[in-house]
Amino acid sequence: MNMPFFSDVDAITYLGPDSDEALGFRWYDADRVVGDKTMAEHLRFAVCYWHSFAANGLDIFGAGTLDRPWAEGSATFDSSMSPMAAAEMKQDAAFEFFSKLGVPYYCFHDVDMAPFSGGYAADADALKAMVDRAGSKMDETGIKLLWGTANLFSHPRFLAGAATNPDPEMFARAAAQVCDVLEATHQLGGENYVLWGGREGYETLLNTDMAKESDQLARFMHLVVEHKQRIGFTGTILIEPKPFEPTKHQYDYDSATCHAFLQKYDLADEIKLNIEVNHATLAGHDFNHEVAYAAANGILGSIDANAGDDRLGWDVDRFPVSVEQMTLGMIEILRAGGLGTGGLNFDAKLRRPSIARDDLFHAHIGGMDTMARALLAAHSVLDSGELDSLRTERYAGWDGDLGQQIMNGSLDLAALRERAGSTADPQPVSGRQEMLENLVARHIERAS
Ligand code: XUL
Ligand code: CO
Repeated sequence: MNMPFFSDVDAITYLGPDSDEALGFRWYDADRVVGDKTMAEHLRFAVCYWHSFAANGLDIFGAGTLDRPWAEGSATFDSSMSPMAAAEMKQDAAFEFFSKLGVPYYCFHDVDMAPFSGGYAADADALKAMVDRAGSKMDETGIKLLWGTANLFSHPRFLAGAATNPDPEMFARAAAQVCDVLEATHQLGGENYVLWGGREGYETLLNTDMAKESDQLARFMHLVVEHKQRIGFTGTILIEPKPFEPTKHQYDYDSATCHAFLQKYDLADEIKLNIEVNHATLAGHDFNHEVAYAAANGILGSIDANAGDDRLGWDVDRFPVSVEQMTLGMIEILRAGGLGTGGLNFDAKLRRPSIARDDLFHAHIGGMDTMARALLAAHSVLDSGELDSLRTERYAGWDGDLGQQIMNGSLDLAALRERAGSTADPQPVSGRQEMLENLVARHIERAS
């Protein structure tokens, strides 16, 4: 590419909370140490290729609005370019963006990076060429790959699912695609590989054998784990809970459903979760619930950091703006000891009317500053020890004789009945919820 695509924007730097400069970080200060790590090491930000570069701004009511000359259907699509030239222009713009924003990572689907025409052999060749090119860009810029993934949901062939398709030919076709992208992710030094169950679900039980589909999905995951080991990929395999959309019933409903599935099929030691904030909301959970559940069961992997909308019940993929919501999530991430090979991927998109090129910077700056403030507040809450000491005190009885005897099995049901006859009735104590909410609010106000 001759001209930088984002030529009006310079590298984004940390300017501090007093700055009024819109194209600068007010809170995200990559090298600032928070506890035992720098902000960059805690947050491990990634930009996603799909919403930021592949999408054209189309919604179900209208045409693409965004200025993306390489993207068919965008407002400025240049149809004179070959599909490969368009993919190269997109890749140049993407790496220019990652570098100027100063994020360490990115994430991609195969179809985001390479022009796919639908024929397997041609698509695999196109992917290979674009992945090699991405490797050179990564060497040049130092940008790393958080995760790669195969798109097994957009092409009509996958209308009834990929691994859970009633036709094993579709399973086999999906497997070929995943085999390629897993190897591409390995080639690029990716730190994780994501399997989002795009259309792994169903619309109606009238034509669906749920037990069979569940076995097929598990078989698919075992194939991925086996291949990962065969090629020596040391990254983490992640699945991504989502309750519905695109199918009415998605099998990977939420963290708990995924955990039960992984346990049933002996995959819980091999696969972890990529938890998306907006998916938690759609499942009727809080984001921090999903993180805490995964952490408590040893399957917290990575985060897709976006947000839903209070009044919209679908996957709106907004950039995160609520410091409170993210602080509650960060508290659970810090309690879990961090994200390991995972990170915070902005699986978030611009609103359709946000058509200026620098809107993509404003969106990510806002998301990164929100997460950085959340990190500072969460660290401050935990560092003060107030929350943990109150929680420990709340459960103190379990360290005493009665708690230990219950848990070690030395008191059976009848023995507990006998004990009730000879002790005074226990008295409830306050849960202190409002006081604790104020405590968190105080840390959010003061963390700087
Ligand atoms: C869809 C979603 C995907 C996955 C990757 O809701 O979140 O973008 O993150 O396929
Ligand atoms: Co996602």
